[in-house]
Amino acid sequence: MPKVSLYYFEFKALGEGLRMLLAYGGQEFEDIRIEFQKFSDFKPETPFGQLPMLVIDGKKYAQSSAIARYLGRKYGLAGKDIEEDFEIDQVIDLLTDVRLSGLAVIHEKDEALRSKKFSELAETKFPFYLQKFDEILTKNNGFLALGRLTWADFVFVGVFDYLKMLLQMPDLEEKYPIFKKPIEAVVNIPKVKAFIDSAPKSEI
Ligand SMILES: N[C@@H](CCC(=O)N[C@@H](CS)C(=O)NCC(=O)O)C(=O)O
Repeated sequence: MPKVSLYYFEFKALGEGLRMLLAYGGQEFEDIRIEFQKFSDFKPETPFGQLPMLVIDGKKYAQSSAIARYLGRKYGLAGKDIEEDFEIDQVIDLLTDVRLSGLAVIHEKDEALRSKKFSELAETKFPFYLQKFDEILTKNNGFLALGRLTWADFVFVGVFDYLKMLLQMPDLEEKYPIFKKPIEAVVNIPKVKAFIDSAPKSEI
């Protein structure tokens, strides 16, 4: 078996979907969680100065979506043709759009401006995106794409609590109950559940 290590921080966000995919694939891996404050020392060791990073027998893989796509293909969670793969990719890109729009506000240093920008997004972009996800999940029997479990569900579930924090919506799944479907589907897979039960806990 190859030696596999997944490097990320002490939270779920962009790393958890990858950890859960590795667990789903029955792949033993070192789950390395770096303290965010100590990352500058490790930064030069990564391909693009960021985490997550997957290392397989010494070869480094970066970019969370690319890694998730790779693991998804490896473990039978991708599309059966390029059109199906496209359907997965487009919903992942949409998820990235939501995440980055929330992140852009958090990084605004001026507090009054941050609050103004957040209110604008909370009235316009956020509800638009969330409604789209509601429609997508409804159309796909509670999954993100193709009406069945794919690697997109793992990414969505992994980033979900982080998204709730960014959008300042702690009751997100109560407002959009169908969001619970992919969560239930992923976290109850026995190998994934065993991983979650034994892994360090994190709010986001
Ligand atoms: N596009 C990258 C973004 C990765 C990213 O933003 N990583 C953040 C943590 S979530 C990071 O490494 N921050 C530390 C830094 O940039 O110094 C991906 O999807 O992997």
